Amino acid sequence: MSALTPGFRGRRRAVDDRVPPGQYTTEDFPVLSAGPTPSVKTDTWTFTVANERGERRVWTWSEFAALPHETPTVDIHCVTRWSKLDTTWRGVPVDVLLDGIAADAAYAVAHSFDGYTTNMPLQDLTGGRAWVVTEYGGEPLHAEHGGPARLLVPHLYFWKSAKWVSGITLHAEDRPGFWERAGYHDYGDPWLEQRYQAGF
Ligand SMILES: Nc1nc2c(c(=O)[nH]1)N[C@H]1C(S)=C(S)[C@@H](COP(=O)(O)O)O[C@H]1N2
Ligand SMILES: [Mo]
Repeated sequence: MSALTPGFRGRRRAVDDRVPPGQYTTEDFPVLSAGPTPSVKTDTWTFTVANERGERRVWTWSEFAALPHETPTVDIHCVTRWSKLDTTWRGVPVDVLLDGIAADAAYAVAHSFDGYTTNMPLQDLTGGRAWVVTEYGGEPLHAEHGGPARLLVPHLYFWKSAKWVSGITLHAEDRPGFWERAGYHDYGDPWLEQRYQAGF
């Protein structure tokens, strides 16, 4: 083989390089919820960001819709071993939601209307790596996949992408969420196979 052509360096990696260890790819979109799908109505929906000092920002559905949106295409990886490549979404970068509130805390918790929570370092929600999405595949997000809005943090296992998300709270200390308290890994990097905590 000839040497790599410099001009090809920007191409997408081969599919195999995009599937983390222990994962297989699927064309389906499995539904995984700890409980029943809650009915979340957009006319009463709000999204709240609150920091550890008690400062908060709240958006209604129409206010949220007026925020700058992006349309990320990303690969997602579920701890139950399916990965789905090139999923397309539309939503607001978390960076935009943190704009205007003091966000120097080290940790974040995402909260959902079904009572679900999941934690991560705040840094993992910033830098254009996380969104609150309201569309999947060019259509409004279906309720079973978290509609009207879910968190999308594709670089971590998919349990971090809270469905029916209602807000994000910032904390000085790490506060394990629903699955993390039940033995899932605190961080959940699919490339390091951080599936479960030692002992589970
Ligand atoms: N609110 C809420 N979000 C949730 C869950 C849940 O039970 N409740 N399950 C998590 C888990 S374990 C996974 S794998 C993904 C599944 O998302 P999907 O059903 O759209 O595939 O959602 C995550 N977000
Ligand atoms: Mo999961």
